[in-house]
Amino acid sequence: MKLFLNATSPFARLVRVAALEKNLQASLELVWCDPWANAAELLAVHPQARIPVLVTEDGQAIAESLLIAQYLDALDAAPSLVPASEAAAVLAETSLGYGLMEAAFGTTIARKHEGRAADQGLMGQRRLAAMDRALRLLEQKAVAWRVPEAGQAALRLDQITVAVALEYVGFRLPELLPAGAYPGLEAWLQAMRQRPSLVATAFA
Ligand SMILES: N[C@@H](CCC(=O)N[C@@H](CS)C(=O)NCC(=O)O)C(=O)O
Repeated sequence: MKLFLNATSPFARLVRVAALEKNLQASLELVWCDPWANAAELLAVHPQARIPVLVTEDGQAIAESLLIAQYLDALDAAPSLVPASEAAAVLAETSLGYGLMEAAFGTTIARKHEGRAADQGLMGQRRLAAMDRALRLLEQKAVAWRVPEAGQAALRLDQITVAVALEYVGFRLPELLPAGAYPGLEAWLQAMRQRPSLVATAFA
């Protein structure tokens, strides 16, 4: 399988972490590319020209990080990224992390092209408010989160998505995560950062 990606995309990192947690890295060829330059090799496989895209062994090109994660999860039953017994809770928390990731990415790109004025528009304000609400809700939830033990079979999709989203906010919008503002999330993320799949995929 081929995974089209770059080193700063939170969506691509989500997929890479999922693949590592599923022990699929040996079957994954990483194709580094620049979607913003309409990389020819990326356009050749998917018209969206966005990363990540996974091209499967039988030549199907799947875009959208969560769809790719779903595909990888289905390749091997165990370990499961979305254990059936807790699917609703896992997907609900995945959606919180994914929303944070999308809003953070949207803010980053809007600032890159329009400067800080982008934050003042309707969409900019909505993104900032959504991130604030998401961080406060995640902070409440983090009180109950257990840090995965080193031997834990695999991270779940919610753990992967929330951790990558927080890492991305810290990477691109660090002012949204001032030290001490979200102590529960901070402690959880600090422990999650030790996970080899997160170490191996750090933003560069
Ligand atoms: N919803 C998509 C988002 C993918 C996305 O926005 N990728 C960015 C890089 S982080 C991209 O390729 N942007 C190029 C563009 O929008 O033209 C997913 O979950 O995979």
